[in-house]
Amino acid sequence: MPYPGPANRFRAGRMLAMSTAPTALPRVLSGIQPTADSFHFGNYLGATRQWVALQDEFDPFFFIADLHSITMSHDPKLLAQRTRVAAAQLLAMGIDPERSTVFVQSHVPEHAQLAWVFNSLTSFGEARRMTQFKDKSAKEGEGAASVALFAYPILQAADILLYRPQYVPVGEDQRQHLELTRDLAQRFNHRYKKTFKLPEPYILKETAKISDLQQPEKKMSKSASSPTGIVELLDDPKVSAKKIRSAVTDSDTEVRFDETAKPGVSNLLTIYSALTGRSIEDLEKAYDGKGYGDFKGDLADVVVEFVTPFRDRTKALLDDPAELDGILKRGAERAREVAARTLADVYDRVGFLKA
Ligand code: ATP
Ligand code: LTN
Repeated sequence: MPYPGPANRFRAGRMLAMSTAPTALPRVLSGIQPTADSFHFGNYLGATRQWVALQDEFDPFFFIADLHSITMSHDPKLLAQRTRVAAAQLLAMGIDPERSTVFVQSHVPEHAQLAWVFNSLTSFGEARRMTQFKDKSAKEGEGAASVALFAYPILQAADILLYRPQYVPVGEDQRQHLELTRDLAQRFNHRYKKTFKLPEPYILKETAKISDLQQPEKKMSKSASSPTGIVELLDDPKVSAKKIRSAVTDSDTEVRFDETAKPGVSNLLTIYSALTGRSIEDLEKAYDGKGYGDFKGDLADVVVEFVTPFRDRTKALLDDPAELDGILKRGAERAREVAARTLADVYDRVGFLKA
């Protein structure tokens, strides 16, 4: 079962669109960095699950942000492998390449080209205010951070605005970058000529910030979480189950949603509810009078049930790298058609002489 079947009306519309004019559906766009061997539950519940759902109503563009992933030190061999693994995971979770344009950022040179133009529109002070830059440069000191890390959100603005999307589905930590993107779009429109639509963040309140299992006041993160705080989708399901069973709770016994008083339990309730579709109230009632042991044990089973087929699908996709690369190549071709049109408008408006 590689992908859940698309709605027929959409498939027909899309096929028609591909053979004639571009589809008239509004676009969504998002990206994810290939910075780890697996996505984690924060990535999935905060962002990529929404990507899958939005395919039904939008013309989607989803990409692997490999240009972004070299802003911190990296291993070139691992990057190539992780880029494929990231693509395989997106397909395994239900991104359908017949409905969505799936591609690798570096295959579409217009991203870096538009970013250069946006660099010229962004002030130093504005870039320095980005909290992600502050967080990520804090470890080794600002002086050691790459210029690319500093310019990271400007490249992100270019990624987005090239495709003129209506929505950008991301987790809460990306909100500030989306605000910069809107500011740059407005600035360009004002300074030159109206060229860009202002995109809106698409952030689901319930799952916008999945917490670290051991430090529930922090977000679950590839770079900052300890191995026991993060649940990776491609991890051995037994290991993931153990992590859930050892998640930090509190000295109370009541399964109740209260982010301030009970951040650990609330985070587990959020994950449970998102994976099963059961409401938080329903779960609170179901575990009334039962201890945390039962609650965490059942959630561990839910997680295992989810990750086991997901891992199998991802592995099957990785067993055929030629097929995977073909999907990414077709995605990049379609992405370039859109991106090149936007870049041509931008170059013209900025005053670059036509080649
Ligand atoms: P890093 O720690 O290297 O910054 P990350 O784990 O935050 O990595 P990204 O690749 O930066 O992951 O994020 C991909 C997508 O997942 C983004 O849309 C981001 O907002 C979302 N996301 C990441 N972590 C979480 C989380 N804990 N809760 C909700 N959404 C998240
Ligand atoms: N910064 C994002 C990844 C990213 C992105 C984008 C997300 C790069 N370009 C464009 C949405 C739209 C992150 O997840 N850390």
